[in-house]
Amino acid sequence: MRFYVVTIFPGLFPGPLAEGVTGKALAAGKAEIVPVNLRDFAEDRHQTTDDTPYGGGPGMVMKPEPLFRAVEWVRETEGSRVPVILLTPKGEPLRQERVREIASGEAWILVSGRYRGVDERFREALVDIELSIGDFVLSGGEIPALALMDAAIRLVPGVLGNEDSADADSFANGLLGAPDYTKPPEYRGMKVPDVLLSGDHAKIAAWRRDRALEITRRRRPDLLEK
Ligand code: 9WO
Repeated sequence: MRFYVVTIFPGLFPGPLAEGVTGKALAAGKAEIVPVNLRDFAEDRHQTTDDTPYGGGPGMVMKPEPLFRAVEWVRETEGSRVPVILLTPKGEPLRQERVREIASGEAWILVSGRYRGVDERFREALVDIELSIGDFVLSGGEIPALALMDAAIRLVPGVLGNEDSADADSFANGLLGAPDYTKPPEYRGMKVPDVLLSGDHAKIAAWRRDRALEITRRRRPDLLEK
């Protein structure tokens, strides 16, 4: 799985993904992150990537020409129609189902905007999927791109060991996860539920399912409807 990340801040990548399980996957070549410096695709002496918005208003807009040229360069390099994902608060809320689809793909182009966002003509002509990682505004799409790649890379076969298998994730079964405990069995008067110490695996599975249903109903009833 290869991610091309179109950004004016290529130095932010791989950033935190160089650590832990994602770092191992990158080092082993199971996943690859290729930062694409948008400035390299600018056409003027000052390598300009933004300009003032038509119609006025605060902030700048990312110019279409460098964005088109960057995506076209990736597609020529790959020799295929690599899909383009734009990270934007206006996008479809990212869910685990979509992460699984991305993890099963060969190559993706992630576009991380800055300023007010990208020229609408780039979005219309070249963007396949617009994704949001939550209802908040950041200073750019780079951190959402890192979050998306982290979620996808850990699903690549062989990246997670058996100890932290993706099958056990919150959302693997569409529910929030049950609470977890480790040793000691009693700490400052707080006890681990007896059932978890019982060794009865069927009973433990039933208890975990009940707790998962309970927390999901309390905190995220919308997940139960899906
Ligand atoms: C900036 C701005 C400045 C002046 C007036 C209006 C403005 N709107 C914005 C704005 O929305 N900037 C975004 C910054 C444009 C797209 C890239 N940026 C971004 C992506 N912020 N937050 C995200 C994001 C992406 C995915 N999921 C959550 C947040």
